[in-house]
Amino acid sequence: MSAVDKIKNMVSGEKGAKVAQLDAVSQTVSKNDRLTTDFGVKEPTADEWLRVTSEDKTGPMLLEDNYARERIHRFDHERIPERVVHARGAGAFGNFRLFESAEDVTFAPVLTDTSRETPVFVRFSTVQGSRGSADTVRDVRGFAVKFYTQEGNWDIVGNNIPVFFIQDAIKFPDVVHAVKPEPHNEVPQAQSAHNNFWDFVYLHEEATHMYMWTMSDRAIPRSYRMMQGFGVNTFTLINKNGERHFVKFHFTPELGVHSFVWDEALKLAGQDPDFHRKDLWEAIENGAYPKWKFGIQTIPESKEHEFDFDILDATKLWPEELVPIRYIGELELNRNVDEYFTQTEQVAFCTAHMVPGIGQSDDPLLQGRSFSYFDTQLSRLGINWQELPINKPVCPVMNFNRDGQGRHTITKGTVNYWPNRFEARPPATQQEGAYRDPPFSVQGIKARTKSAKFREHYNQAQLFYNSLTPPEKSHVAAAFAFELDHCDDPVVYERMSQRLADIDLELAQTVAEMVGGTKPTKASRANHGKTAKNLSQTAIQPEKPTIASRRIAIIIADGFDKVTYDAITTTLKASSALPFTIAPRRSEIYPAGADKTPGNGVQPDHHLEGMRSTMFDAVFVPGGAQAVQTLMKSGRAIHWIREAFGHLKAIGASGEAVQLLKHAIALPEIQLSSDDKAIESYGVVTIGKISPDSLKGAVTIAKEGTGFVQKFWYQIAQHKNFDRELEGLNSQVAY
Ligand code: HDD
Repeated sequence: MSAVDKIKNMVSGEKGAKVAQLDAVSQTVSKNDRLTTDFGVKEPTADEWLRVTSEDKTGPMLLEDNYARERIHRFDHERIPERVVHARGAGAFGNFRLFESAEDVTFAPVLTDTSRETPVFVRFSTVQGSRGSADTVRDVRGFAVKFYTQEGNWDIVGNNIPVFFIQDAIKFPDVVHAVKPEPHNEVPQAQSAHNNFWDFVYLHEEATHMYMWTMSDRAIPRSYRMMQGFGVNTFTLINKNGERHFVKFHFTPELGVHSFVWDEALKLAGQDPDFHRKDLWEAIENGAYPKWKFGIQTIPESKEHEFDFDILDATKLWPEELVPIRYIGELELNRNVDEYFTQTEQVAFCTAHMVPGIGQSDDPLLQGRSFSYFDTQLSRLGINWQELPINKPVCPVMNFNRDGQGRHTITKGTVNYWPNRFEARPPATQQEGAYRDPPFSVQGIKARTKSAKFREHYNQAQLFYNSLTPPEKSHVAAAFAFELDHCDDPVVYERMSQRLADIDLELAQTVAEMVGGTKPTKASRANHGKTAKNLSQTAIQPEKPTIASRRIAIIIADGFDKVTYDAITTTLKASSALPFTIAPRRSEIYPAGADKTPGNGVQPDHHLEGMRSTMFDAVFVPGGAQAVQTLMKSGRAIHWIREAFGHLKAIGASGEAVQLLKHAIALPEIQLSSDDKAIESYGVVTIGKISPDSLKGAVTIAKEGTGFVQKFWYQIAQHKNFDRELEGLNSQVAY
């Protein structure tokens, strides 16, 4: 039974029916099938075009071959236009559960009925690159959620960054043109590191807050499963008394927020461009279902103007000190797609898709978006895009919209208009659940302008930067230095270096020096020094440290210590981590003392050349004198350790392998164990003499753990050892 079938079997009753409905036209390929044409006739051949031929001569092909022609025609039209932004993505199915009703602010059953499970489809994406670009580039990540509610589809089309580059939808084509490859040579692909982007955002000051986020670690997430999702725009909620609240939507990952370091992300873009796609797929197949807490920040309509920023401005976030997040639900992804094209590629989101109880606000970015999404689906999918199985609501769709290219629904009856003499399909009343636009007064002068608060662009850019930890701040400086180094027009890097003095003088000076700009001598705007909680991603961590779903490379060679290898592998699996055995070759590797008869050894998952340390979260090397001797002589093995060290990953070694670490990371600051006491030093955990018993049993992951496993697991859970970076240790090791 496939994993998908298992999950389908797990879902029961109503929920199962809904999942089945989403799959309405799915087909399974079986060996009993026979190839047919699209019009259903069994094909005469899959291999040869009809031609004129004789025994010694292959003659011309005949255009009369309908079967061959149909294949080529179908193939020629396989591609649809890729999304103009967010072209590269990965999606999965799941459920949304509510654990607390928000009935005080909304009457939408999806946010009030705690007995419901709402099926969802989520698509994650990068923004800048084409469909075939790499996953790990520096970019915003899309986080689009389609809730198939019983009242119709509700889409939250969000990002992993809570603010946006522009305040008004009219600027969207400019920001996208500026960040996409330059028009003359279509370079660079999927990166903002070029003249046009930095030229635009310098001149377009409202982008300031957002590019501080994109230069931070948020833009290089370790996994789609380890990033936050934000609805970004301000929406409204309406309760049954007709009262309106402004609302921002939040998804906070159970696994915490984690990122790559830049060198790792850069290398992975070439070494494994599908890293994020595979990571999501693998986690779901392994039953490590990603989960996010769902939260709302709400502001009553009467308090709209009580803030020093405009709450309808998408370049501003609502600091949690001022508007706490109320967590009321949970999103879980638990089923991979069956087919990428019909599901992940054809899914189409739209910010105008809202259910009764949830509404728009006058956020000037949101209103323009709601036009744009429907519009873009017309060129991507055609007017009947909402009939495609992945986009179809699970509740009935009954209206008099008709025809158009690719129409599937066959509607019986003689009328296609309202009102009609049969009184068929009248609009619902509010009691019957009709969408409600609550009446509220609108006053003003018709003009192309926004409220005065929209003109302030630096307070929150400073707030974000001030809230980062020292390593995070140094990553921001390094990111600017990288990006502006790729700008060869002095106007661009010079001006941007000066602009950073509007945010933080030290940052501006560091970057100017690195990129060859003039070092500013004084801040062009005083830094207010304020901070806010949960802007540093280091604050968004799991309640209990976990290593679940982390990929751990265990490096072995002939003569390795099998007892330790077995114990560590088993204990990692018991902690829901994913151990991978890596060795100089993929054919069997024999442990110390074993005779080299096939079956006596271990079959590695990969060899050292086939994978790179970048693809794993931590590395462990068990002892074994002969194995360690072999690894010591392997430049690739040494590089694995050095690279993992440079990328701030947890590294563990036991027995003779401690010597390998000494050789690879020859730094006096790193303390290594030579006896049976486990030592942790800058995220490197070693034990000289190991008793296999000390490796067994359930592991509680806590900072104060004393045994080897406890210490190593805690370091893996931390994801990165930033002390290495603070002390400059990683830069002393070539990686
Ligand atoms: Fe957008 C796609 C998120 C502003 C126009 N956007 C798209 C996707 C995400 C976002 C996640 C991918 C959806 C998918 O997976 O299919 N967009 C945002 C956020 C924004 C934002 C969080 C700011 C708050 N977008 C925005 C504006 C416009 C658009 C201002 C136009 C005026 N976005 C589009 C689009 C796309 C899109 C061109 C491309 C493909 C699609 O819609 O379906 O219409």
